[in-house]
Amino acid sequence: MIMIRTVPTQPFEGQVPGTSGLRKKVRVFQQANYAENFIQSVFDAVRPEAGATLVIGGDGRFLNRTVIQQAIRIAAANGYGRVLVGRGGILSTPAASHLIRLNRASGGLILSASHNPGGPDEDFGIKYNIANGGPAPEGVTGAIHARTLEIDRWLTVDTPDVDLDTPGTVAVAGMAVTVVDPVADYADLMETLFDFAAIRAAVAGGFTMRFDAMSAVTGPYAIEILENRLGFARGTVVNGVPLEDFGGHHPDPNMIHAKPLFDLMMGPDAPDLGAASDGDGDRNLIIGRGRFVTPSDSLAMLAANMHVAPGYRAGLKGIARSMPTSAAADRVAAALGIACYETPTGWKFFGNLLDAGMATICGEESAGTGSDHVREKDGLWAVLLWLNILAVRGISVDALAREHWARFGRNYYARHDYEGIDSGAANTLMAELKDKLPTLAGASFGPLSVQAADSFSYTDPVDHSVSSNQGLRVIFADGSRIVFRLSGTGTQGATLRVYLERYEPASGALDAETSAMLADLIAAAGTIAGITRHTGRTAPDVIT
Ligand code: G16
Repeated sequence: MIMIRTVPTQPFEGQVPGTSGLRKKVRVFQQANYAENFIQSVFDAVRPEAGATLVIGGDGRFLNRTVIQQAIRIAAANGYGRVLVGRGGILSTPAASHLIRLNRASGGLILSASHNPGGPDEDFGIKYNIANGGPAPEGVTGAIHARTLEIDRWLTVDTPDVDLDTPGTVAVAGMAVTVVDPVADYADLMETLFDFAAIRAAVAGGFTMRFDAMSAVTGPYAIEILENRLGFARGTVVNGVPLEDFGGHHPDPNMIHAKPLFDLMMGPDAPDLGAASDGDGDRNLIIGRGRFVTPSDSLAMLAANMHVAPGYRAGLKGIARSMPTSAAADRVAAALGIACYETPTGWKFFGNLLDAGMATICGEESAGTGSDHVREKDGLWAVLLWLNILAVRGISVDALAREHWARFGRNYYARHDYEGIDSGAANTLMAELKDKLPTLAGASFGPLSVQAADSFSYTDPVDHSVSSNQGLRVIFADGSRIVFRLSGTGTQGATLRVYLERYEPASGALDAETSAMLADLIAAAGTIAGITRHTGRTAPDVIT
């Protein structure tokens, strides 16, 4: 007889899943009942069938193991029949997505705050993914949030902790808990998609790379795939051991937080390819020798070349990108004669397009790229696709980028982030700007003249759901564009993101400095939104 214990509780304010799950400071999650309330609210909202399978894993950050043990007990008390958990509590986000699909699980709990720092004073997060392996859509996250506002009890069983470090199956109050190798199934999937033999041959021929795992979850995956299976030299993967505090760094693969890699790639000793991934393994950074590739360009360049990889030989069904991502991919889609979809920020918006077979590759300016192989963006997948293309074509990153721009033109692009600003000031800035949008058409800012301005709204072509208020757009007569959005992943104050884009045709300046090419747009953005007036800031904290 299994004893289910009911623990009385009260709702917490603000358990609102953001762009990607509930993210808060560790201290907030450490309050009695906080994580338990949210997990129970997930189960109350999704109502798993008796005996259903649940995947659980995280990026190894501080609190990961504690919350996993509680999640296992709550799952047992809520009627799940089987839990699959990564050894050591580790599962990268794309590997979790794959496990959900592979095992026909009803869903999964992914414990991560992604690129946000970890440790006792830093960030933690819980995200629920649905049976297709992707992040829960807004209908589900809305139901979860609604439940958090009413919850008055959570269910558990009184069982000891599961040994997360020993593979195998144990019973927890009648529910089977299997500790699985977090890497093997994912690595096998990659072998089905990419030409490992071609990459191995390039490596044997002297192709070199450095992969910075940023002391986050991808270390074990990268060592297995890059060093063990593809033959890159030992030490190719740096910072390859997942640490609870990511070594005190932001595990965010960009030019700021992956600066040692960036400096290496711009210096005389650069290997052929530099790459990095983030806290939970879904983002990627690609740098060639002396050539940084923006995530928006990476999406376009991969889309234009990915048919050389075995998994994509049949060609692409469509391309999807988030609205603030540059339009570089649109030009590739047009050349291929396929559709390009523009969605709101957040990988969850790609799920329906992928499930319906309308898109094969998706990408976001926030360093995310992925395909229909899982339902999350996938950092190592993007690195392997780049490797596959470079190996088969025998071309450098720089040469491939130049070739691409010479054919399609170049979308100069940057994102300026103003971090940790007062939430009230940020909301006022956005509200004032939104009110001003209808008056902007025809106005001039330096040499730029506004053609249109609006608040982006998306109607999902599959289920016809509407998501409004997804960012404010100012589009200029020459096709340049500024987008303003507030981040949905931060845990402190607000972060204003300003996305800047200028298209230069193939006949134009293809190798100019991005900051110089965007200078007029940067000035216009400051004036249009009154950034300094509202925030007191005169410069962004991070430029990517
Ligand atoms: C998450 C989502 C991404 C999204 C990003 C944007 O990334 O999974 O799809 O592009 O947030 O974040 P923000 O709202 O801060 O601009 P991740 O890697 O944090 O899971």
